[in-house]
Amino acid sequence: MTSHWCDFQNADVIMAIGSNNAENHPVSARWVQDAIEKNDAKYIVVDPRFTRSAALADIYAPLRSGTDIAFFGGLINYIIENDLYQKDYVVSYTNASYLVNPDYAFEEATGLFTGWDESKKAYGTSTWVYQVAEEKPWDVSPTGAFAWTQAAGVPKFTPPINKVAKKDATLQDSHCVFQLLKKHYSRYTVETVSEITGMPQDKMLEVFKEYAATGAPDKAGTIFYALGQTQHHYGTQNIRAMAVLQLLLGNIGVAGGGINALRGEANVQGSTDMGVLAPDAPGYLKWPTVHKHPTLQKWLEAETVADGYYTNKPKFWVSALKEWYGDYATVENDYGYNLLPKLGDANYSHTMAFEKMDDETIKGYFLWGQNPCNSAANTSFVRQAMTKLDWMVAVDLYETETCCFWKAPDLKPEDIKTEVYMLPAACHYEKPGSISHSGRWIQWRYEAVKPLGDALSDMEILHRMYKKIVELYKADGGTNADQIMKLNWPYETDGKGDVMKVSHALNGYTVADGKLVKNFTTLKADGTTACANWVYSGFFNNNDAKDDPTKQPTASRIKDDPSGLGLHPGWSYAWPLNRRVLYNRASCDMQGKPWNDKRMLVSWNGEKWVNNDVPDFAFQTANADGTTTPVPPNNKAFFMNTELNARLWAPSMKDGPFPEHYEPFESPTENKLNGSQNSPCILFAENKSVKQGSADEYPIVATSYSFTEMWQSGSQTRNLPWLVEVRPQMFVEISEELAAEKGIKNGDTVRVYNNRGSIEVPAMVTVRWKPFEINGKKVHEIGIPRHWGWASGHSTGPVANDLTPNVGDPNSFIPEYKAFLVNIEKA
Ligand SMILES: Nc1nc2c(c(=O)[nH]1)N[C@H]1C(S)=C(S)[C@@H](COP(=O)(O)OP(=O)(O)OC[C@H]3O[C@@H](n4cnc5c(=O)[nH]c(N)nc54)[C@H](O)[C@@H]3O)O[C@H]1N2
Ligand SMILES: Nc1nc2c(c(=O)[nH]1)N[C@H]1C(S)=C(S)[C@@H](COP(=O)(O)OP(=O)(O)OC[C@H]3O[C@@H](n4cnc5c(=O)[nH]c(N)nc54)[C@H](O)[C@@H]3O)O[C@H]1N2
Ligand SMILES: [Mo]
Repeated sequence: MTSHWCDFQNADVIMAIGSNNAENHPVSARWVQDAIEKNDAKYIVVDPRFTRSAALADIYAPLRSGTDIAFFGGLINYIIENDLYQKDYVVSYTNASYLVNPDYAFEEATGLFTGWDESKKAYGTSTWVYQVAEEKPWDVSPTGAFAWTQAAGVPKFTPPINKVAKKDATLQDSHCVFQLLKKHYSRYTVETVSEITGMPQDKMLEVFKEYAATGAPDKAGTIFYALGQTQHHYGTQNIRAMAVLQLLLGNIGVAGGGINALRGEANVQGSTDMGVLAPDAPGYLKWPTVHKHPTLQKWLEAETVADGYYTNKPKFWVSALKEWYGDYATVENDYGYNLLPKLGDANYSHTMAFEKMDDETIKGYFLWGQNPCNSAANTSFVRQAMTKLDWMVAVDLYETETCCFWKAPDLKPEDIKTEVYMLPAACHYEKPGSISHSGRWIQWRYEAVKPLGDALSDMEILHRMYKKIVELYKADGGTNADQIMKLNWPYETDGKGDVMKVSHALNGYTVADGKLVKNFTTLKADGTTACANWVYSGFFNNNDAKDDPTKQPTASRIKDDPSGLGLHPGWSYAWPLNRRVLYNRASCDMQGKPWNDKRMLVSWNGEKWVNNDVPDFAFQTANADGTTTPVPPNNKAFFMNTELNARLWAPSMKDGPFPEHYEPFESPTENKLNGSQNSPCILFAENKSVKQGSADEYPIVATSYSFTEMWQSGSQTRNLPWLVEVRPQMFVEISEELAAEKGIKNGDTVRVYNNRGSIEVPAMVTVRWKPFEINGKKVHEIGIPRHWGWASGHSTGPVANDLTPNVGDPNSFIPEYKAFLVNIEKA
């Protein structure tokens, strides 16, 4: 989230698109209600199905799964055509005025941006650059801003050159981002978008009108999204489309605005913060790759940006290395960088892991708190692939579909050689630690009860493994011994793994005396500070009570809300720096006057900045004598980007600087907007496990989703009898029209099938689904809940993911769970 939960109350319009928030994030509905009561806010729900959220909405607009970019493109076109964008905001704070290299283009006939390399199935981005007005080298002289790069202990690297873009503030130049944007989306007319999405034109215009009205400077619109947007092979571009939309309307950085990912698993925000995604290191730094980052110097040169806050990256990266390798890490050995494994050409994302098991590259599998035989795409393939493993260790609360994959109904246990070990894990009530929610608040939890039986906390399991492995290496040696033996692992008290010590590492400290640093602004690139995750720095910084979490910012529970905007600055700690609304400089005009006085986050009073939230921009400079000098208002509202402005056109994306509509991998129709049916950058489509189905054989669109009474793979909730009582069995939701066509009655058992799988479940015939009119043809869509499996719990059933395609998004690798083709018949 660029914002936080309580901020929804400040919105004038709320659009839930690809999020069933009332169902999956029920507490969010309370803040929606507040916005309605306080601001007479309008609540719009865009979803293929009439959901529990839709039932609460002022406007419900249906769209076929997988067509959100067409919808957003139509809205962007409508805003530009009708002059409804927030001009001052767009000119001052976005790259609208930046001139792009004249060779950059998008070709409708092929659906390709310039730079496509067919042999690599990827774009070369040499034309995706701005025209350069001026080149500014870093001032590394003793009095310069970058003098720190020359200090003893700082690794040597060539600083980047700041290439300042040419601009046309009138937005008239045909190569400026604004004109390119206008041209790109001029094809997205209401008629075309309606034919693609199936959303009736009048409904669409009703939504467009309501949402575009938030382009007025004093109005704020927020977007909720989740899996309906992300789980597509262009899921990341769906999110980009929302960024473009929100920037045009001046809705980023203001109270009641933002792009708000209502996130998933209780600590999924925390997990991504910690670098659990395949290409990431902790704190959203890049994990080193063989090609781009073979040495520390190359990493620093590739990743340090030329302007803005990320010029500080070397400080965060060296401090992380210093934590990971401790005393061993010195400037002479590049702080241990060479010990880090580097990512090569192979893709080891979640989806590809199963391909690697299938081809026997991966021989052993540590399964830790996940249930991929239920949750991964194309599970019939996933469990087959697992049969090739030599061993698997499962760490879970229950014996899930994955823990006992070898007992799946379609496998023969006697043929499977995999040795499976199960380690019982403690659940969240049984261990202390912090978790981070969608709003980036890092909140501390305490151990409520001791773990049952032999269960141990994940920390303790990991800690015992570490100790045992080190012991074995000491005794016998082994491959990559340095990587094990040089690791810094001081996270122990009285022989047990200690989360307090991990918290110190995450917060960061000065190496000489172990004193916790105040926050990441004091981290250095010279080896004198250590910090495992710079974005968390500040959450656990009280040196007077180092081992008492109750006295740390993360555990603070002050309810006060002095601004009345729901900022609650004393409640927990929001990373970064306890800031609640990201990019809050953009809540004011160029003179520093809030667009809306009633929603003041920061404001320039003529002499200095006054603030309700922690400023998210360079608002003051530090002087040598310890005092500060205020920085008067300027246009640098997005200082996490090199441009210091936000990107309507984003050359950092793998699959194009503007979001473009492509059809889902399996689609009932052809792409109306360009000559490429799927995104040219789709991943894994050529793997033979994928087994693409055609619309002739499988004419029905299917999607999958969750509901309140169950949780994800259901291993936790299907083991609770009272939840099974309210959701006793798996089913599939179909429309009355489809039921009539197929002769299916409510409650009949039906077979839903495609090339990957086949499941038999009762049909729920419902008015919540309606057929779509797509390119002049009637298209049915059906809905499959994803909470059942054949293994654990009081209620078992088939796995929805036996049907889903294991293709992926090139930026995030996420599979396409939300739009695929099936057929259905009475069983
Ligand atoms: N009770 C409960 N709460 C949960 C969970 C749970 O299992 N149970 N899961 C948690 C997790 S891990 C997550 S990630 C979140 C998920 O939260 P959500 O994303 O809200 O969950 P879903 O129900 O998967 O999908 C949301 C909606 O997307 C719609 N949809 C499908 N395809 C499309 C499309 O192409 N475009 C659009 N616009 N909409 C589409 C579906 O009809 C569905 O209503 O919820 C979290 N909260
Ligand atoms: N078709 C389809 N597939 C989907 C989705 C969809 O919408 N549609 N949603 C996707 C999404 S968003 C997600 S997040 C994934 C979820 O996929 P999974 O993570 O596989 O699903 P969960 O059921 O949450 O499984 C988590 C497991 O962790 C165990 N567990 C709980 N607490 C602890 C703990 O403290 N320690 C340990 N070691 N184990 C613990 C639980 O018992 C459970 O078995 O599914 C994805 N798959
Ligand atoms: Mo999730």
